[in-house]
Amino acid sequence: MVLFLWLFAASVLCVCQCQELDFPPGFQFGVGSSSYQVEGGWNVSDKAESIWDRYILENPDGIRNRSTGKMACNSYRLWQRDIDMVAEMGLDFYRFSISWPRILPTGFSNRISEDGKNYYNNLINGLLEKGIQPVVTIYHWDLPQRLQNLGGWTNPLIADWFVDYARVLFTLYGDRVKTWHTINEPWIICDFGYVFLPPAISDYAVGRLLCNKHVLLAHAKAWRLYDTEFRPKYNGQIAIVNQLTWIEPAGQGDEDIAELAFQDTIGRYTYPIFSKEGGWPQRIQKIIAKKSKEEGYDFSRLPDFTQEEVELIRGTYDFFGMNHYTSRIVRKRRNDETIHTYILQGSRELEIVFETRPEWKNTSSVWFKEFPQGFRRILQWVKRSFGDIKIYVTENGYASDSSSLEDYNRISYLRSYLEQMLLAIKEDGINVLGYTVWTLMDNFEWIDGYHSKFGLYYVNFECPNRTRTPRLSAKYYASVAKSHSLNIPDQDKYIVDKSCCIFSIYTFIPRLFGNGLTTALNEAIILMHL
Ligand code: GBH
Repeated sequence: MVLFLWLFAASVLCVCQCQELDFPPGFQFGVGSSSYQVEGGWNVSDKAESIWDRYILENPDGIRNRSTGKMACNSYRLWQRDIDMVAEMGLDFYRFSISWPRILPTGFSNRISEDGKNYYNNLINGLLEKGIQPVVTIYHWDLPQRLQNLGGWTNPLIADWFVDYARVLFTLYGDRVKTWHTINEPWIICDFGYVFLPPAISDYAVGRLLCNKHVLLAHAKAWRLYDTEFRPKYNGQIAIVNQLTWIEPAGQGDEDIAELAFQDTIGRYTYPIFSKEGGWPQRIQKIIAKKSKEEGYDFSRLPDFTQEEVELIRGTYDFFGMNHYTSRIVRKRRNDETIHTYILQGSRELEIVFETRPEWKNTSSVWFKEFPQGFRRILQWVKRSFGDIKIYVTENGYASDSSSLEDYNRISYLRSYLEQMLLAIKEDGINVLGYTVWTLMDNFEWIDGYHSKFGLYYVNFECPNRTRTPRLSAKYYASVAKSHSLNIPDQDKYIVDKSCCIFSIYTFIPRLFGNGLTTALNEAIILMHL
C-alpha cells in the first residue's frame, strides 16, 4: 500500500512539479558585488579616500584579522575576468556599484576623473558585448571622506551633492545602463553608520535620524532628476534598495511589536517612498517625538518633513529593490537587559529585543541564520504594506567560512530560498521580476574582513593575481538560470544529502492534494527513505 502510494505520488508529482518549479517567462537572474568590496586600487590615479579607506587606516583593529580593502579582489585590474565569470554562468545581469571618490575625486562634480570614467565605461561596454545588462548601484557605502568631513549624511546639502554625482553618472552611462539603484541599504548606512560601521560616528539619538531623512531626500531628488531629464531619452528604471529582515512575534501577544519593529527598521526607509500617504510611519513618529520630549529635547529627534518634502519623496520608485538574508523573532526588553544594535539585536528606541530560533541553521556570520520561510513571508509583507508592486530581489546569498569549492550548504540555501520565492510568485501572486545572488566572488565582507565568504566563485587572496575559481554553487546557479527552473537536469550533482529534496518536493504537496492525503503521503515518503 505504502509502495503504491509512493509510486503514485512520485509520478503525479513529477508532472506537476516540473511546471511548479519553472520561473515565469522573462524572469531575470543576476549576480552582485560592490565597489569597495571588490575593486581594490584604493589610491590609484586620482582616486580620493572614502570613509572605508579612512576607517581602515585609523582603526585597523576594527576589521577582523586587520584586513583591508586596499587590494580586495583587484577588480580594478581584473574586470575582464569578472565579466567572463558572469558570462560563464549565462546570467542576464551584473549588479555592481560605482565608487563616488573614484569618479569624483573632489567629492563634487567640478572634476571628473578620466581614469575613473574609463574604468566603468570599460566594465559597462564589456558586459554589454557579452549580452549582460549592467545594473548600477550609485552608492554602496563608500562616501568620499571629504564629504564626511563636511558632515556626510547628517548635512542636508548632501542631497544636492548626491544629485550632482548621480547626474554625472546618468550623463556618462545612461545611454547603456537601463537599471539604476540609487542607494544600497540606507538602514545600514544610518542606523549602523551612526553606531559602529564607518563613519562610525556614535550618535544613535540624533545623527542616525538626520541621516535617515537626508538619505531619503537624496534618493528622491536623484529619482526625480532621472525621471524628468533622463527617462525621456533612455527609458530606464531606477529605485532604492532596502535590506529587509523578516521579523516575527516571539510568542503570542508579540504581534503588535513585530509590526512596530518593521516600522522602526525598514519602515523608516520605505514608508516615505512607498506608502500611499507618504511621510514617516506614524506610530514611530509619535513614539520618537514623545521620547524626545521626555529626554528634554526641544524638537523630535526624528526630524519632521515639510509637506513639500513628503510629496518630493512619495512615489519615487519604479520597483521595490529588496536585499534579504535572514530573519528574527521579536519580544519586549526585560528590565535588566541592555540592547545592542550591532548584531541586529534590537531597537533601543522601542525597547524591543531581536532573537533567532534555535532551530534556524547557523552560517559563518553571527547575524545570519538560515530560515527560508522568512523570505516568502517578507515578500508577503511588502505586498501587504505597499500593494502589488514590482519587486526585484537585489541580494540574497549565503555566508560560509570555508574556501571549499564543494559548497553544498550554499547550494542548499539558494535552492530553499529560491523555492520560497517561487511560492511567493506562484501562490501569493507577488510580482518578483528578478533575483540576484550575493555575490559573484568572495570579497571584502566589511568589518568581517575576508572571514565570511559569500562567493559563487572562490578567490585566492594569498595569490597576487587573485585567481578566481567557480564553486559548485556557480554551476548550480548557472543551471537554474539556463533551465529557467529549479527543476534542473543535473540535479543529483548538487545534492549531498538526498533527504533534503524529499522535503523540497513535500512543500508542494499540500497544494496538490487535501491535507489528509498529504499526511499519508508524507508518512509514506519518510518510510521509503528510512
Ligand atoms: C549586505 O548587507 C550588503 O549590501 C553587502 O555589501 C554585504 O556584503 C552583504 O549584505 C552581506 O553582509 O551586523 O555587526 O555583523 C547586509 C547587512 C550589514 C549585515 C553589515 C552585516 C555587518 C555588521 N549587513 N553587517 S554586524
